[in-house]
Amino acid sequence: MPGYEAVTPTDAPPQPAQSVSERPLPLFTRIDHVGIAVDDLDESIAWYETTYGLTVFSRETNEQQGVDEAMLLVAHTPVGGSYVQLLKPTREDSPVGKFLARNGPGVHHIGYGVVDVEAAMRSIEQAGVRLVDARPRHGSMGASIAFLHPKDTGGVLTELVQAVEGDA
Ligand code: CMX
Ligand code: CO
Repeated sequence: MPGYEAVTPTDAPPQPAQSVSERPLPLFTRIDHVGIAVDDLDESIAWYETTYGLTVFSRETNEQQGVDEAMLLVAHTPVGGSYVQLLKPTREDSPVGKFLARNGPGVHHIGYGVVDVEAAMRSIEQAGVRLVDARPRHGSMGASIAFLHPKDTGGVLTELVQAVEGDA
């Protein structure tokens, strides 16, 4: 006997829960990426390639976010790609720089795919969650992104990702 209770899947689409304000839910289409803070980007990429067989899909520097980063493809899904995002800070006083100094390498944030980042931001703000970004910013591979404050999301830094047309 398994020590858990299985939830029986059904063919019916998930029924969106509606709050009193009738916000359309669910907001997320997929896990777009898991962001991981690393000390050495080249070494970490090599480790993910040799250990898991993942490959680098894109590599860029985002000065606004203060990161050198690599996106490693896990899978293409019908609603867009799913990645591991390796992040090395370009400066110590950046979000990832501060995180690394405090915690060392490890999971930094989760990025969820959304269809419309501005609509998702407004909806989540309405639920009482503080937004780190008042407006969407540029993220990996041309995406529009916005962060939610980890103090309002159970300690999980959360990123909303609207991928460019064709990858959403
Ligand atoms: N996950 C969970 N909690 C976090 C966190 C993280 N990644 N980063 C910071 N915190 C917590 C800290 O532990 C701290 O908690 P306590 O007050 O209990 O000690 C609190 O948040 C404040 O931490 P801080 O180091 O003083 O950081 P700031 O307040 O200056 O900034 C935040 C926090 C979330 C506003 C900042 O990290 C931010 O703007 N993040 C979004 C941008 C980002 O992370 N960019 C890099 C990734 C880019 C990409 O994915 O494309
Ligand atoms: Co990210």
